[in-house]
Amino acid sequence: MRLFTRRLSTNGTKTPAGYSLGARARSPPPPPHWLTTTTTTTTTDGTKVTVARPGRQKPAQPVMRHGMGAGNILATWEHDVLPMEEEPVALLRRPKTVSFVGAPMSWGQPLAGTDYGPQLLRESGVVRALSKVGWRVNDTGDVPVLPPSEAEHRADEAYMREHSANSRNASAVGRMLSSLAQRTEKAASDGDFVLTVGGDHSVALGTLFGVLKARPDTGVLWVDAHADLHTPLSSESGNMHGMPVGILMADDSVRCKIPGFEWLRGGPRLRPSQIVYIGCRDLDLAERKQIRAQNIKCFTMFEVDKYGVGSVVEQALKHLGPTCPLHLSYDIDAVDPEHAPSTGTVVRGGFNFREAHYIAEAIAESTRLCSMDLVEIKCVHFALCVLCFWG
Ligand SMILES: [Mn+2]
Repeated sequence: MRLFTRRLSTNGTKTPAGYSLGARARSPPPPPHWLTTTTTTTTTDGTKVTVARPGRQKPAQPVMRHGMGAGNILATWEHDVLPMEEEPVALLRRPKTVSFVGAPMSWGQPLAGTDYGPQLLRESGVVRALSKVGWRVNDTGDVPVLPPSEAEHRADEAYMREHSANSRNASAVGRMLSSLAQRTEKAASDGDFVLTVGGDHSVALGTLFGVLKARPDTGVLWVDAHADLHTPLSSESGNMHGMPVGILMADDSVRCKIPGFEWLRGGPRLRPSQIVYIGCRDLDLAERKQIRAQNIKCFTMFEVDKYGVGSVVEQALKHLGPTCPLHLSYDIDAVDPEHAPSTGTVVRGGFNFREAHYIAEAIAESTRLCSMDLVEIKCVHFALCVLCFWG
C-alpha cells in the first residue's frame, strides 16, 4: 500500500524543465497522466490494442489549514501521488480494505494539539488519497477520549506513591487504549489493513496489542526519534507516550499494576526480536542499556547516515524475517523538523523528505505491511489558540 507519495519524475508525465520549441513542437508532449485513462483490449485475432482517452480531472491542490505542519510532507499527496501497479497484499482480505481508526489522544504527554491529528488527516483528504490508489476505506471514526475522572486521578496518585512510579494520567490513557485495542483487533481479524492516526504515541500500545492478538507473529518497524521503551518504574517524565514499547514488553506483574492497564493481563507480550527501531536519535541511558541488554535491533540516525536509508530498511526487514505480517509505527518526529515541524517532541537531525517517504515505500513494497500508526502530528495553531484562550 502506498500511503506516502512519490515525486513525479520528468519522464513524460510532467513537462521537463527547459522544454523548448523544436522537436517537441512537432510532437507535442503527452497529456498529463491524470487526464488520460488507458484501456487495453484484445482484438479477435489476438493482438492487444491500447487506447488512451480523456479520464479523471486534475486533482485539486492540497488545502493547507490549521498549521498543517506535519504538513510539508502530508499536504502534498493530492498532486504528488503516482498511480501504482496493483500490489497483492497476500495477508489481507479482498477487496483490500483500510480500516481508518482515529485515536485523538493527548493525555500521554503534556501539550495540546495531537488530539487534532485524525481530523487534520481527514481534512487533508486521506480517504480520497487511499481510494485513488485502489483501497476501500472504512472510516471507523474516532475512539472516544475522556479526561481523567476524580477517582482515576486518585488511583494514579496512589499507584505512583506506592511503587515510586511516574505515570501521568495512566488511568485515562489505559481506559482509552483498551477500546482502541478492541477496535484494532476486530479490524485485523476481519483481514483489513489497520491504519490508526494519533494522537500521541501512547496509542501504539493499544493498536499493537490488538494487532498482536489477531496476528501474533507480526514484526514491528518503529520509526521514531525515540525508543518509547520506558515503564512507569523507569520513566523520569511520567509521560505515557514514552512507554508503549516498554509496557508491551513488560511482564504482567509490572504492567497490570498500572491503573487503567489491568486489561493487558494474559495478553500478548512483544518479544525484543519482534521489533526494529529506525531513526532513533534521542535515547536516554536507561533505554540504551535496555536496547543492549535485550539485543533489540536499533538503527539510529548514525546508521542511516553510515549505510544509507535503503540498506537500513533492507536490514530491518531481513531481521524481522521473510514471511511475517508487518506493523509500521511511524512517529512523525522521526522526520527532521525542517519538514515536519508540528510535533510534540522536536529533535533535529531527522529524515529528509525523500528518506521519510522511502521508508514507508520500501516497507509497502514488501507487500506484507498490514497495519500502521501515524502519530504525534500536532496542530500548532490549534494548541496556540487553546493557550491564548486559557492564557
Ligand atoms: Mn514515539
